[in-house]
Amino acid sequence: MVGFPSVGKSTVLNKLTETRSAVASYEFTTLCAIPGVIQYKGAKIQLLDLPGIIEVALPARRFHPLEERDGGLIPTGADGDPSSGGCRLGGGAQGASEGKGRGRQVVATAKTADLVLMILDAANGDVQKRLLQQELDALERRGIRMNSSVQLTQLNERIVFGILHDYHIFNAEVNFHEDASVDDFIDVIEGTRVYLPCLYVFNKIDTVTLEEVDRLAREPDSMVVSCEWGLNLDRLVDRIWRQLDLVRIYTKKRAQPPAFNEPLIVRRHSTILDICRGVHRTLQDNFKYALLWGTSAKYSPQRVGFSHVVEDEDVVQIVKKSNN
Ligand SMILES: Nc1nc2c(ncn2[C@@H]2O[C@H](COP(=O)(O)OP(=O)(O)OP(=O)(O)O)[C@@H](O)[C@H]2O)c(=O)[nH]1
Ligand SMILES: [Mg+2]
Repeated sequence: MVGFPSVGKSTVLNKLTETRSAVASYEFTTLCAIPGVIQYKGAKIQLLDLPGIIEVALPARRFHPLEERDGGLIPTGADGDPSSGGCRLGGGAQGASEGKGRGRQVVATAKTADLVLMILDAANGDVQKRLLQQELDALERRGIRMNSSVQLTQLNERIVFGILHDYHIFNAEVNFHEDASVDDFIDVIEGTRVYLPCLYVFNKIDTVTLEEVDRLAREPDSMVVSCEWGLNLDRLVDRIWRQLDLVRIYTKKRAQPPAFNEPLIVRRHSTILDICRGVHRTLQDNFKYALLWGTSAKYSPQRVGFSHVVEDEDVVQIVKKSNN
């Protein structure tokens, strides 16, 4: 989860997982990544509450932790002590570079995720969405360096920078070892770009009108929820699961019921070979065939080999070669 301060990230974590995270009605409460585990139909999904991204896109909103705002004093730790509050990476009042450094840590962590939840405040959702996007871009903008070991006849710095800009790449080291064309260069970019699946979660829909909720709910890749009223949280988890594109496979030993409480979680379109690797590293060598029950089977049980593609909730029994 990434998002601006006070949009409700810690609350979402607390609602969806067993973990307790510091929740407070003031900003800067979460200063390190707090993990929680969502239990979903036997699968465990790790949810990370990342610190609010703050500095770059909202320079006007930077304030000292004890500065007066909205007529009230903003406390910094649970006890109002700026130095308290667990594993904070920076102080409450951060310099721009410090904040930026933390922002980069947030982005770096987010990039390792299988799905990024952009948590937004419904009352301010459109603005936050745009700012967050800008912010993430800005954090990435560490510059482009270009080198070439050969004479380039079809590309120059201006063209390369222009193309990278079109692809929203602001942080790159580009090395040419051949006289590449524009098409060659684009092929390389398209091949190396990794798209992070992302879901926009508009929280606090209890604070906006029904018409507004309806509008936000129709935005692409978006969900509307209210932690306060417990609205749509189940559907959020369903949606997270769907977007992760994982399937549950129940393994079974001979003459025993399937291990329904302990599914193997694999990516959609995984094969029996992937299942073998997931169960035990030696299984692949001793594999004879697999017996398969479930929607991917033509009849149950079906005898299948390594290349068979499994589907959600298939039951698999691996039959090993006899030891002779
Ligand atoms: N009205 C309303 N308030 C909410 C909702 N969800 C969270 N809040 C409140 O919003 C405030 C901030 O919530 P947090 O969960 O601490 O927000 P955060 O995004 O973790 O904030 P930082 O850790 O500072 O980045 C708290 O007072 C919550 O009770 C909601 O659905 N509706
Ligand atoms: Mg928090």
